[in-house]
Amino acid sequence: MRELRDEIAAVLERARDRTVGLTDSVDDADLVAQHSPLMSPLVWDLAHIGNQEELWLVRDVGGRDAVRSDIDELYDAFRHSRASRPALPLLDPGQARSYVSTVRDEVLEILDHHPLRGRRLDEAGFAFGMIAQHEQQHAETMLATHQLRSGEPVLDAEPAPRAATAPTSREVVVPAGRFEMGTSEDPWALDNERPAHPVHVDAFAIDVHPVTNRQYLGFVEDGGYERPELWTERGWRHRIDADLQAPQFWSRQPGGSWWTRRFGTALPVAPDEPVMHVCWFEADAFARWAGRRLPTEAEWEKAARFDPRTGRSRRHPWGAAEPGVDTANLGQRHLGPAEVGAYPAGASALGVEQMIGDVWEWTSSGFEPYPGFSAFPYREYSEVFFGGDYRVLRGGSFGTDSVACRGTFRNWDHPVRRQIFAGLRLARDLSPSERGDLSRTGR
Ligand code: AVJ
Ligand code: FE
Repeated sequence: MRELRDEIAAVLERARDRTVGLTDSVDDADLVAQHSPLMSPLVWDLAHIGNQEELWLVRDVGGRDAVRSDIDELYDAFRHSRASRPALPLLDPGQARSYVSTVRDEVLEILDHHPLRGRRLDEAGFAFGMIAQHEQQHAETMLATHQLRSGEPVLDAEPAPRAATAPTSREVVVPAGRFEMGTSEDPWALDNERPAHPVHVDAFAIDVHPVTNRQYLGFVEDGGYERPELWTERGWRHRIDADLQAPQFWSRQPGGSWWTRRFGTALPVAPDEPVMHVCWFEADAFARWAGRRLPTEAEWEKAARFDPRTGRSRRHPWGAAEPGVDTANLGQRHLGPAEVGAYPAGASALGVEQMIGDVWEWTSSGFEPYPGFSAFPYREYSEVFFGGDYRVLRGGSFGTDSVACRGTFRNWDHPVRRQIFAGLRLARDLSPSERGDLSRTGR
């Protein structure tokens, strides 16, 4: 099983390169500082990445002695809120760096002696893949911390691709019927994505592209933030309490134009890019203003994965192939979302584009287990969050690595959160006459 061993080593190394890039690009004072009460100091994420890797791979999978048994409590995300983490006696930047590399050296030895075969997830190397995904999830969180820090830009990347032709707003109709949601086969799928199960979805329409800044500006300029009737009751209370007036990081310039700030650089709001840094309450109010709604999680997944020709669900919208530079904006290859229309090769079988990458998309659904769910390997990854005050986000962002993203991947966050790289896509029910047309044509 040489190939799988090398694949696992490569995803672990890719994650570590990214972690190093995000933590070596700022000085020590910046690493230990708290850039927002919503975020941990970067040095906490760094050592937490190592601690999780030690707990799951060195101790559990490898059966080895602890590297540092004295720090588990400090890096237990359930013990300390993000806001309280800077006051803890954390490893300093030098200690944290040497800790994560000691852990990694042990893990690579353990990997060399792991069977990597057999049907059971623990035998097949799942825990290694899960740790690579965990590190990449924290890398995305650290990227959000970078967005919140002030000071000179320290990150660099190629500009995101432009659309070849001016995008038009279009929607596609997803026919009524059952599709297979979730997966029992995907080797890297986390417990909350399992098992595969049939779900009936009524016919609905969904936009080909995520909502753009241009569309969202229509809501802002039409007084969307001043009209309580567009918001849920709780959303309006939050709109007032948090004084929401526009997406986070936007500011209106004296001449009336809108600018934003991205990783320390000021730039005009790009009309054809997906809107980003809106919370669920804003996404929901925008959709109501537009006379539309957010898709449910099942609708989103059917639009992304269902292939009407085979009746089966694909791993990614475009098929089974790994994400590539022409199919999805992932992995911090660019420091922002691409214009809508920039990834025609990433379209789903139903013709829906940019579902993977660019921006996470809020759905109307709460975070719940699929029928037949079983926690693996720990209750703490997903199960303890079911039924809480969370909304599901789908599809990943420009800051999500491909190892931690696929058509079945489920993310969740509180409906007030907007420091994450999240936008939305619009859906709607079909009118009775549209439904009639569908049944007459037998689709
Ligand atoms: C799945 C993104 C909500 O960051 O809280 C990281 C992922 N779980 N460490 C989070 C996670 C444990 C999780 N999200
Ligand atoms: Fe974590």
